[in-house]
Amino acid sequence: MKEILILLLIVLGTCKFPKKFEFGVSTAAFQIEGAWLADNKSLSIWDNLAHSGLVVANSTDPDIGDDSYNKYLEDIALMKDYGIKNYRMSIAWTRIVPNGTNGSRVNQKGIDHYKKLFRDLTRAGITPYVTLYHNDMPAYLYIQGTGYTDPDFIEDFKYYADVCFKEFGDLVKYWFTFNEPWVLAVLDEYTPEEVMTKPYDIGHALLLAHAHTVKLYREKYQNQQKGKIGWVFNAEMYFPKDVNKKEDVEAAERALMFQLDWFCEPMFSGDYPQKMKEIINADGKGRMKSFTEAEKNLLKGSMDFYALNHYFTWLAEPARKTGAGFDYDRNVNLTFDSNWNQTDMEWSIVPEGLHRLIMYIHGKWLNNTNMELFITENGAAIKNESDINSIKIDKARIEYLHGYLGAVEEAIIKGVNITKYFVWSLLDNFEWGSGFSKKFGIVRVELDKNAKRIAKGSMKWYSELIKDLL
Ligand code: GBH
Repeated sequence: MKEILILLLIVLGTCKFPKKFEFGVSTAAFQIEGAWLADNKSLSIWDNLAHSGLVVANSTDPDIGDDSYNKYLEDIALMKDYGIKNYRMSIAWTRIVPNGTNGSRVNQKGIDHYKKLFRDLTRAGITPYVTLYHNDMPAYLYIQGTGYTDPDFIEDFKYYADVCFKEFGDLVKYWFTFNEPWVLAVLDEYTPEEVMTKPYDIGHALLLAHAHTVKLYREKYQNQQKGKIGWVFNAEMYFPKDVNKKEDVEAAERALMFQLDWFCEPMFSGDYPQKMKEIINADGKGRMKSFTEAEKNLLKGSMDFYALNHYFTWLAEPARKTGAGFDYDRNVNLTFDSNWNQTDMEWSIVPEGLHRLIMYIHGKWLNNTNMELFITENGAAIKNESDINSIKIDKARIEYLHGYLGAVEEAIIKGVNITKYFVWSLLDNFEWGSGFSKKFGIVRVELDKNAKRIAKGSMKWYSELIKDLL
């Protein structure tokens, strides 16, 4: 208790967030909903992966999981009690258009569910921020086609997005097309042949699917609904391993270009970063596709805000040029400074990294525009939470959030237009390949039939921080 009070005093004493700054929490459908077969939902690629027994230790855990599909009123009540007024969540495509394809059956039960959810959030004074796609593609699209790179993918995705805009757009004013295109493109198991082009082909397909969906929203809905649309980038920060070595400085720049600029530059200039194209196409195989003039115009300006997920920082130096494809092209070796503390994900805790990343984004793209920057995910998995007393204090998570919020605050003081910050995550949830073993929640969830929610110390701390600003 005393520790929380001390941390609280530090925050309150130094708080420089503008009065209209918005604090929120983030989740994603597959990670919290459970109800894997309810109300005509189809299976997603993650239902299949989880059940394969190859990826997750306890295969059936996400079937029920946090059960937010049934317990969403409890989630809303928790947010309301603790004064959290902004909720980022995702819709499960599998509940809205079960087989995923353009023109196929729309599932009224799924629509009814999210309508209730958005109405109840709004009644509780909580603003929804909605991601259309957070990793959970209808499995049918993977079985019948090739997923993101399928020639029909853009139309399939637009069809689903159109249903969401039409049905939910009166209550939803913030839309994100895809969460973390870099993760979707890069973090998969590729054969040596696939890794030469597949990450770039998926990136290309996602960029176009994003831009076409934004066009649809703007042409058909934005004037009446008056919402905003964008997507969510993810980036670690990269410090040169040795700041005095030119090659390390360049490796750090290259790493960020191969993660952030890849997807972000086309939003501003209509094309990939010049250097990235040169590196990938140096072998004369044309592995990185080019955009037509019409596509460039479509991409350029296709977001109303800049949304970023960030967790940690790497040290970068050139790799010894082994491997092939993406890793070979990027050519960086990534390590941590032995002085850096780590979370339970073994991710480094370096608030300065977020600060520098924000300043990079500001300097490169946002300076001289009035585009808002949102931090849509930031948070930490903390070890040893089996002890119920430790979660009441929750010191390590509070320290992480305090440090990273400080980095945001400093950027605001320097004039960056950051307007929203979302903690990942409201709830302990299904952490993909790690199952439920990694705990990111500011609320604990007991993994029994009741999926009981218990606020952690960080939830109380966050609540005080928000209250102080009102
Ligand atoms: C987020 O992504 C997800 O949006 C969310 O669903 C998830 O639960 C949350 O993070 C916590 O993990 O070592 O080269 O593989 C995280 C973004 C991108 C961070 C990849 C870690 C590792 C790069 N992640 N990154 S690598």
